[in-house]
Amino acid sequence: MTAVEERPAPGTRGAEVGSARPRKEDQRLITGRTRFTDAIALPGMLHIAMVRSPFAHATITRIDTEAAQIADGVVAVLTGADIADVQGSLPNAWPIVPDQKAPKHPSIAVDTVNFAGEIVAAVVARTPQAARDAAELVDVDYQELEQVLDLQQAAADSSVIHSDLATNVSAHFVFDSAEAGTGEDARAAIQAARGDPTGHIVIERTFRQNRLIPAFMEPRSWVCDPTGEQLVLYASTQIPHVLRVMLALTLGISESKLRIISPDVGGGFGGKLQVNPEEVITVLAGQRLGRPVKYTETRSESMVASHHGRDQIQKLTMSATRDGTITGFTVELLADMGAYLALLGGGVPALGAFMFNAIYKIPAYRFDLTTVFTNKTWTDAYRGAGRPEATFGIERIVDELAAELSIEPLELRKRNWISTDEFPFTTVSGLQYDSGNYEAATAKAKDLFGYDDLRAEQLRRRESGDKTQLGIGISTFTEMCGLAPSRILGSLAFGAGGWEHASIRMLPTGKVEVVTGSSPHGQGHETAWSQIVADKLGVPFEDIEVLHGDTQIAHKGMDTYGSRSLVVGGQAVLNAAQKVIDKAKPLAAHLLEASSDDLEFASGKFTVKGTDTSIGIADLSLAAFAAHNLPDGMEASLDADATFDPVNFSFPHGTHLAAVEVDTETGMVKLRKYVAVDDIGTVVNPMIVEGQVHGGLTQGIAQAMFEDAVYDDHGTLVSGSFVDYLVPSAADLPHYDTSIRSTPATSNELGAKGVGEAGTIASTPAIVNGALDAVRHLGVSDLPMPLSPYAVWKALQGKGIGPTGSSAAADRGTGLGGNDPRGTETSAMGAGGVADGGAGAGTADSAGTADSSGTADDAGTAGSAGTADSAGTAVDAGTAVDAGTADDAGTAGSAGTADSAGTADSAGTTDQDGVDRT
Ligand code: MCN
Repeated sequence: MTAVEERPAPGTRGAEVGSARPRKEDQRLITGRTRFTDAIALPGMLHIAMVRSPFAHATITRIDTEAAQIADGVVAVLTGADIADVQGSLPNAWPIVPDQKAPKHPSIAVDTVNFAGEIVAAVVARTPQAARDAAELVDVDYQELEQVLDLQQAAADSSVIHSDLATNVSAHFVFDSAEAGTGEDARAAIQAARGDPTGHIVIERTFRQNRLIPAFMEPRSWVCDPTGEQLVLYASTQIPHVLRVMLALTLGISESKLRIISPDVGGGFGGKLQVNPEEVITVLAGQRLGRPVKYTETRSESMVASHHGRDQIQKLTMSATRDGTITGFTVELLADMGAYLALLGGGVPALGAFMFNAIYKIPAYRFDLTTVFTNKTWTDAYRGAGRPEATFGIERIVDELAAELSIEPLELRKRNWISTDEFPFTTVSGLQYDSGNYEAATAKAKDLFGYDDLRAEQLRRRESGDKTQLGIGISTFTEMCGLAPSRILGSLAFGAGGWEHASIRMLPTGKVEVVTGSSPHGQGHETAWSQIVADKLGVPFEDIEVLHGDTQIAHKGMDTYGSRSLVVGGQAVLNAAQKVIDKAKPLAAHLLEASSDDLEFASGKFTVKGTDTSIGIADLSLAAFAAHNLPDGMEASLDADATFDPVNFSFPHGTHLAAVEVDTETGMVKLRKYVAVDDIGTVVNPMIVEGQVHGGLTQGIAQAMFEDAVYDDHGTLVSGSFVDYLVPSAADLPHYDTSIRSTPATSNELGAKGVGEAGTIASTPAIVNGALDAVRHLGVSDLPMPLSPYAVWKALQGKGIGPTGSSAAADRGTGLGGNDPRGTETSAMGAGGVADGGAGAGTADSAGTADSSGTADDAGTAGSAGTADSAGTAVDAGTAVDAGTADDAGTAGSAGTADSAGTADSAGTTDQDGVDRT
């Protein structure tokens, strides 16, 4: 099925959906005329500094707070013991199996600390400086305990972290297509294939998903304002509504006494989809002291204490016939939860159960997940949440299968994927994919990429033994987003529904207020929702205001994550607008002295069919407000509410191709060209979409090439600053060629599919597949993420390729490439150790710019300290973060260029207007 949307030309009335409107919110964001949480200053406001454990696992034997309590400006010092009876336990909302184990999770540790960075005390003082100085005076004695850091060691339970649980295993979750009745027995299929080596092949691969840190541009921040009866919490969060419920439940505060305001938020990427110790502490401090209290984390704190993402070991086994038809697939996952079970916790890797089969017709499938605790920062959703991990696994092993069978990798995919005429298609994991066209997306991508020419160049380089080899990386992905049908969430024991709410308020002057339960933090909902309403109600785009992020204004909502906002929240807005029209119709009939049946609504007015007698929606709003002449029984309002619960997920898909060069002497990996063709159904705003794709790509590429949260043997995060945690900048990335196709979704009236995570989900395997494709002929069969020059050089050296001691890690001036935070390995490289420092400093500069978003980073960010500190004031924060937020990209350094909806052109070319051009 191929859809070519018919719509009026952009700029004409009724053509808002589909036009590349610059974002409304950018005016305030890029000029700094907005308010981030850290910029909020209330009279008499106090400030919190946290005391955090330097140990990954230890018993707290003594805490002496006396010196801190009498320090200048200090108002209170809180320890775990002080709030033990009120702090409750931070929630997990997703018991993926009935006997899932979750340890008690105090906001301030009471007896034991379980990861380095865990809070052991909080100091409240009159200024941030006084709080920080006094925090240094809190004297804590620890008795170190054995750390459990390795996933396999954790699963073996040789040492148990939470003694009351008696195991490190939190849950064991299995999906088996034979048991579910959605397919055959995968283990039997693989067994049968093993017994027929002439007709079949069985391959086994183990992949490691590196641990990532969301690294949003605005560090987390909260202000609690106890205003008499109510507690108002300003929070840099993506989930004000969920947070309100969860805080009420955790702290036993009446929900009606809690108002959460999420002002402009400088990025979240899943990292602000959490109920955090810091917000519980801020609320308790505000409540206890009866004064406004603020806590803003430093960048260094953010790195260790905001939840991390990914971190899995994936053992995959695939069987296929010798012509490349997949017959069976088993997935064994070991996923690191870190020290505690986060809000979604094991639910994140469990989403993989439905995604590992991806776009392929796999007859027999089994997914077996074990989630374990370790003495590391807790993990949870990070852009894509479970789906990038699954996409990586399947796209890597499909490439491996192609290599083993010597079948062209796109051809092998085609032999297995769902063809266009097979939609709707029920997959082996039980989902029903409504629409898609993998053939068309792939053909378009090949064309844009110049696939055949690049294959020819690859061959030439191989034959000539060029020191720089070229690889072509492929990822033909799909994902499930638009979370989610409440019914399905219920069947998965998720703690909430997946609906979204919207209200439309028709003001007397004809202006319109749209209240949405979605909570944008860079996605441009104010613009997109205005476009939807402008078309539906026929009112000018400029006359529409979109309100969000305040539980007192938008009293119902499920917030923003899982690329759900357009397909669920946008549809709720559309439904509310329809209700406004339905309510206005009897009034129009009454005023026009016509029958409702004779009226038609178009372009913002009701017209008596076949005449030019009409009345506009603005006049009807005024008439409803005045209420002088309403039909009998009509209420004096055209306002309407709607709650939309989708019947299905949305399934965007696409084909991404990467040209990757590998320097076989130094291990340096260079991304030369990247093409992304995404099918996301109807596009509301192509410019926003382009920004989302660019930002998403950047984060996925970052996982493949740069970012890695590395712990030492004692559980200390050694990549805890932007010197070592390598967030790429625009200079590290190529021009992106993106193209959008539109095969409409059937699960919402708009026909839209989500896009917020697509780039991240698709891009990581494309890069690794590309790097491997460059060196596979040299005998290299796997490369670990991130593809640091050292890691690649080591793999090449293992095959006797390249002169000894020439990794790019030793090559000064290679920018990000030279940095490898795994100190011992790197220093073994001799000169590499020196180069690391140099490269790190270079990186830190760009990170420093991001850091300037707001929170003067403290120590630990060596190279960047100067830059970061200089921008640490609240006002600067606003301005600096703006740049990043407007730029929807995302992660600190990369945001600025890659993701800006407004400046996307500078970062790439998009053959895109929301219409299929193939
Ligand atoms: N859109 C569109 N047409 C489509 C699909 C989407 O015009 N067919 C537009 C929407 O109207 C919306 C934007 O694209 O303005 C993203 O829509 P959607 O895919 O519904 O995603 P959400 O709005 O629900 O955003 C969540 C998603 C996720 S899960 C992460 S993580 C993420 C992301 O968005 N975090 C971000 N993008 C981010 N962008 C920024 N700047 N900052 C983050 O933290």
